[in-house]
Amino acid sequence: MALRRSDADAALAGVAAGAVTVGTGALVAALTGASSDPLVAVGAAFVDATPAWLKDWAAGTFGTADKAVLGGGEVLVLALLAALAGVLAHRRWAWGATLVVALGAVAGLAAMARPDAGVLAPLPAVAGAAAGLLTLRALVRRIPDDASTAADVDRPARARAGLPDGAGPTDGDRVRAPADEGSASGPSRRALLVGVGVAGAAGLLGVALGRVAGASRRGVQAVRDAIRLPAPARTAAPVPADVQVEGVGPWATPTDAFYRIDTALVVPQVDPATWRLRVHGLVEREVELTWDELLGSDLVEAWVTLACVSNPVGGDLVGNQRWLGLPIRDVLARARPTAEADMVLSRSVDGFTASTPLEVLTDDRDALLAVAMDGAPLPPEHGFPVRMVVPGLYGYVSATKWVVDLEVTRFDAASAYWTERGWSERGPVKTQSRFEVPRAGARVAAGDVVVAGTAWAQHRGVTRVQVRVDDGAWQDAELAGDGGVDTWRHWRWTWRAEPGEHRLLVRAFDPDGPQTGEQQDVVPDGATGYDTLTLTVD
Ligand SMILES: Nc1nc2c(c(=O)[nH]1)N[C@H]1C(S)=C(S)[C@@H](COP(=O)(O)O)O[C@H]1N2
Ligand SMILES: [Mo]
Repeated sequence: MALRRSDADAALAGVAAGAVTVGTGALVAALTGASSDPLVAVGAAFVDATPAWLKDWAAGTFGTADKAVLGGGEVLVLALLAALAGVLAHRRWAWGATLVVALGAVAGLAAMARPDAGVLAPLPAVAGAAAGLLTLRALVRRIPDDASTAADVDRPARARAGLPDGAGPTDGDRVRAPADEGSASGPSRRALLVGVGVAGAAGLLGVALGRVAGASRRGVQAVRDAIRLPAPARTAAPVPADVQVEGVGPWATPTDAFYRIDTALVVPQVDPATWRLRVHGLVEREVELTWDELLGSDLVEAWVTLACVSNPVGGDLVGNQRWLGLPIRDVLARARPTAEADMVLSRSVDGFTASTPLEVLTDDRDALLAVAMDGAPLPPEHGFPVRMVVPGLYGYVSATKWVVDLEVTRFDAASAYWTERGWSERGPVKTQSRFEVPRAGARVAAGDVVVAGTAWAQHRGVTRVQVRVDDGAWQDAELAGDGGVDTWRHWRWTWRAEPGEHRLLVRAFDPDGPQTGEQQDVVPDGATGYDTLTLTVD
């Protein structure tokens, strides 16, 4: 199908109608819930379809910016499809209309498939598609007639030149009739461009208004600000004064610098007043816990280092904080798991699930239903109002944010979100260590050089750290103060550096011995290998 001049106009009309579709969808979604917003629902369906290798690649390439990249890519694909719908609609209305309806249907179905979908979930997509169709219809009608711009004008010209229809000069060098000029820049084209501008602006405004209205309608910020946390029944063990090595990232990760990893394209807004935790499955007694009951329980405070399974060797998807919460074993004790149970499948309000071994949740470690980090209620993006934190396990099998449901079950009877996408069903944290000082690739002067970093072996404890230069022997580093077996540990080593290019390796020990130097990718259960530091000594 040969391109025509008016195709560009039609494509513009399509994109403008697409903006109206998206804007209408976002406005309606302010009422029906953020996850029913067509852009959000389709993006979320895409995220759920992400296999381990793609998640690994996205996390490795974009880090915590992966959501922004996904959003940008989605808008680009949608703009192309909208342009195509415009071109089709201009040639034959039914084709363009069919594409718009099909896209609306995809978005509507994606919204209905969200775990938190209500009966009105497809409404934003339906309303968006309807508004988009009306806009497209109105704009396509304003496209200057092809009789004055393309093929139809060519016909007499071709006839004069003795050429059959469709042969000879391409559209690019065809003869242009005087009328061509007139209508391409004349009043009807101007009308089209005004229509495109108005529709596009209305669409963008709809998106902005919809998002703002939705956020303020459902926003939990005010509720969160008003929360007064109870004093812990047991406070965290005091942190030794010497946990921090100068130049190494803060031992206590500030909340606003704490890494964020989750599948949620919009942060779930969960009101504590309506929050419930349901404990059921292989239990003698089902338990339901409210926010007030939770805050009224004996809460404990603990420092726990949380790590992501997608953290590459030397990476920074790991953070350490002081959490406040109810030991999960207390809640499980009220429900009394039956003898055959070996796993707890925790579920978030947005459908994410994690499989945690029952024994880890019932032994004496500080596995918490956490309500606070660093002395303040959880920020919405870190799971407000309640999340799990389990020392010794990667987040994907333990740290469910916005948690609302604990199903006591068996590993052979149920599987969790990432297990279904190629990751291991169990995820104990692997002992790891990394360099932070000096910066990679730095040039340093010969003589005494301080080399330092962080090591972790949650719930086993870092017992030793060693550094090796080139092919030399492993040398003991000095360990900074110990914040407990569930937290990471800073280390430092003074190196008598000699001029030249050098490659340093670091390894941490837990009570079972040294971490492995064998290189393994993050899939399926966490990366292994030594972090390396390459330096030039002058
Ligand atoms: N509801 C929900 N909880 C979740 C996730 C998620 O995608 N959804 N991701 C998990 C993963 S993979 C990690 S590493 C931790 C990260 O917690 P953070 O974002 O507070 O650092 O949350 C866990 N809890
Ligand atoms: Mo993770």
